[in-house]
Amino acid sequence: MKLYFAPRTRAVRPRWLLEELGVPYELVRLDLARQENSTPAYLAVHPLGELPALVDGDVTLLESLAICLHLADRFPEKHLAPPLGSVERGPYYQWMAFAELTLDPAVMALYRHVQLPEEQKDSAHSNAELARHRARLTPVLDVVRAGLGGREFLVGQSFTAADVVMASILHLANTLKLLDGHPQLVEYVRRHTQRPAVRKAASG
Ligand SMILES: N[C@@H](CCC(=O)N[C@@H](CS)C(=O)NCC(=O)O)C(=O)O
Repeated sequence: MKLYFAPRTRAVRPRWLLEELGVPYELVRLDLARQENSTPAYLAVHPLGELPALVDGDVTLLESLAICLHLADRFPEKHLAPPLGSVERGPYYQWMAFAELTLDPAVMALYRHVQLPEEQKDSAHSNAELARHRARLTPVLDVVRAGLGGREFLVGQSFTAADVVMASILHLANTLKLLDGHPQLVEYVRRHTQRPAVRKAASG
């Protein structure tokens, strides 16, 4: 398997999962600053020039969530996904989708605000947008906190690929100081980002 990767992108998620799985893979690092994702060679892999992409045999997969779902299923003996058809498979799908489709856009809206030039941030319009995005994020974070219910893992009694996806997004939220007032989520991020696989996945 070959993973197209750059640090501090969504490609960290499947790389983290590959490290957790402990399976061999080839890492192809692309330098976004040098626009290595816009070369004809990479556009032939991912027509939008985005990361990640995974080549698994004859199949090329796009979308970090799909890649994580695929990898966890590909190695069932590693137990990073509840078995197909098990009761826990439902919450597993739910948290994967919630992380990617509900939490991620709410965090990214605020991330984009942080990236704005200072003069644009100060406008009344921008401040109203910021307040709106923050108000949207709070109940979303409450859903995750309630779902964890003080447990260590999102699904069942063990670490799954859903924790990889959720903790990755919450980690970004934490670095943006968006988890203030959510100590359980800060603790969830701290615990899971201490895993040895994370350190390998986040390295350049
Ligand atoms: N929904 C896609 C989003 C991929 C995406 O936007 N990747 C960003 C990095 S996080 C990227 O490659 N940006 C480079 C660019 O667009 O030039 C996924 O989850 O894989």
